Amino acid sequence: MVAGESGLGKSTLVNSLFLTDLYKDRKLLNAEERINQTVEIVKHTVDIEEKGVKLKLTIVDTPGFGDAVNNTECWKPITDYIDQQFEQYFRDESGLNRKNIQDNRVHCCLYFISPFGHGLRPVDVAFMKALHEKVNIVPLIAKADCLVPSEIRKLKDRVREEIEKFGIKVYQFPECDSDEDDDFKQQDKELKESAPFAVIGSNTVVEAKGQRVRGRLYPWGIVEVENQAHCDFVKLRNMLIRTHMHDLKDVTCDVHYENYRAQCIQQMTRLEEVLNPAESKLTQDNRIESPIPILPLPTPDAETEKLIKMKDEELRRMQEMLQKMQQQIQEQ
Ligand SMILES: Nc1nc2c(ncn2[C@@H]2O[C@H](COP(=O)(O)OP(=O)(O)OP(=O)(O)O)[C@@H](O)[C@H]2O)c(=O)[nH]1
Ligand SMILES: [Mg+2]
Repeated sequence: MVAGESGLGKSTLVNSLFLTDLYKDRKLLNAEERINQTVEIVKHTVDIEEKGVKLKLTIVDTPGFGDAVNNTECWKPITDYIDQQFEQYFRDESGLNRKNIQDNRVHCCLYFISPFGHGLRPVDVAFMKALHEKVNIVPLIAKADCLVPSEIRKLKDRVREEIEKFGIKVYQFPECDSDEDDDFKQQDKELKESAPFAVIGSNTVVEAKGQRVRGRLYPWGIVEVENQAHCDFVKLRNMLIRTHMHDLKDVTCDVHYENYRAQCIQQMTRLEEVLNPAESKLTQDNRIESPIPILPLPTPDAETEKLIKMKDEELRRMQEMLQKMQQQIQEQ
């Protein structure tokens, strides 16, 4: 998933990253294919092949924030989307066809940081904090061609410091195995040192030193997306689809999804106890501890008729799910 301020090149970068065959015949783009401002969350699925292994990759492009006068809770559609994917997975997992679940959980969120500021802005801090318990955040410095190398270094240092200072939990690259070869260790070290990656995106193929490359043509020269001296694009792509794909999925599954699941089960247990205090089958001992506090149920008096109806419906759904899960636990 990509997220961040509007106009920082999110849609352009996902095109540069994965839709590599769009420009195979160097045809001119028609109006539809040209990137416009993203106005809703759009899911693209692409087939990629990595070392002979075919992968189906889903890219979620999101509309950037920034145009609204008030950006409060501009992350809400994104956190809702991530939660919906967890909810769907949770339902599927407790359903009958558990072996063939399609995993649409968001395994990574590339968060774009403006190259024009002096570090993170309050909205970046709030946005990442709203997301960091739900998804692996990989921060990126957008439009790196706007900065000279010393400015990039300075901005990276600043962003790293601020991530630490504000307690933002971004994706942590795992320790490199000690039995890996020296080349791999060196690459891993360089990868960690380059974070947050400075990236450049482009939808055009230009001619540089007699070769067709994806790049940006300026009156004073060409900036090449895949040139490691120009930006960290190649490092980012390798990290995403070669070296760290499995780890991103594992962390999503073991940390982010487990948090969500524990929260759900605890809420359902509470509901079960409230609805059926005498018959509640789950005892104190097998309750799952959640680090997230559960809010007390709203008192019906304070709610409108409509709200009560909606809550009843939600309770019914949750009870059904709980029953299914209990049945499965008994069967196992
Ligand atoms: N200089 C520079 N311009 C870029 C880069 N990437 C994209 N752009 C340009 O920035 C503009 C906005 O790019 P988009 O990819 O639409 O930005 P976005 O983040 O998807 O914007 P929203 O959909 O509004 O959130 C376009 O004119 C792009 O050509 C980059 O790396 N460097
Ligand atoms: Mg866009």
